Amino acid sequence: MARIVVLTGAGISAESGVPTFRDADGLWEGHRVEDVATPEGFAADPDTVLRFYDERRAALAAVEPNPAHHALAELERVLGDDLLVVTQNIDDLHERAGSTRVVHMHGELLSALCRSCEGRAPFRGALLNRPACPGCGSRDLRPDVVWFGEIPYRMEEILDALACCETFVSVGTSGAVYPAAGFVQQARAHGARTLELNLVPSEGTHFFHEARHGRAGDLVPAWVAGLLG
Ligand code: BJW
Repeated sequence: MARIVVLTGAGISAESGVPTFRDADGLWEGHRVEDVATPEGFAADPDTVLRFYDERRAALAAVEPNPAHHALAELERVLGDDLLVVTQNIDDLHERAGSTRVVHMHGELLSALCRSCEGRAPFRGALLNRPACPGCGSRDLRPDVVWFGEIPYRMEEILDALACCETFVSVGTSGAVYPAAGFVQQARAHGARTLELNLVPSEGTHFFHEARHGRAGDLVPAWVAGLLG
């Protein structure tokens, strides 16, 4: 079981050029969250939602991991199984930096979910074209992401890791969305040391033993360097 659990959010990918959700120039500026990140929004206007995710998937080609992703990959090379990254992000920047122990609790842009057979499959194209499911052939694919009201992926594994870790670090997340926003309290209740690394104090900043504020691209490499000493 991992000694260190790192939770990441949109802020870790901001310096790579991936917009966050709730900042002034965020992804949802121009979109109502109910229109694009809920099952009800998808049912009401599937084309708008599919286009929103198709554009974000296409935009991945133009971004690269930044020093924060690379520092976590370097930490995994040293610690191996003692590090688990739990990300709320649906981009693939942790993997492209070299991390292999990554839990995408809110799903992945490069995966599609079939609403007919419930299969998940790697996907790189445009869902707006209604491609066939590789498993059952139906044209009923949706983004493989977790919307409000849906259950995040791999929760049992995450809760086990929070219960056993010695250190919990939260990077680049506003602390506005549950269950991720509650992880700090869960880890702390089980005795973990808790650290926030974020541009500004998050909504739950007072739950952490320590908070450092600044850019993830500066704070994460400095924290990793301190650990590896
Ligand atoms: C930087 C930076 C830099 C910027 N360096 N930092 C009432 C009370 C409590 C809970 C609920 C409630 N009503 C409903 C709920 C539950 C609901 C919820 O939380 N609602 C809230 C609105 C209150 N949650 C759910 O429905 C979840 N499911 C659930 O609870 O199921 C029940 C269940 C759980 C567990 C077990 C069993 C059952 C599902 C939530 C799904 C969230 N989905 C989204 C969309 C995913 C697909 C997509 O990407 O489009 O996930 S919403 C969106 O928010 C996305 C993100 O992952 C998530 C979090 O956002 P994040 O990452 O924090 O981004 P920002 O923009 O908010 O913050 C960025 C931060 O970075 C900021 O602080 C910046 O300052 C900082 N930053 N640049 C460092 N360079």
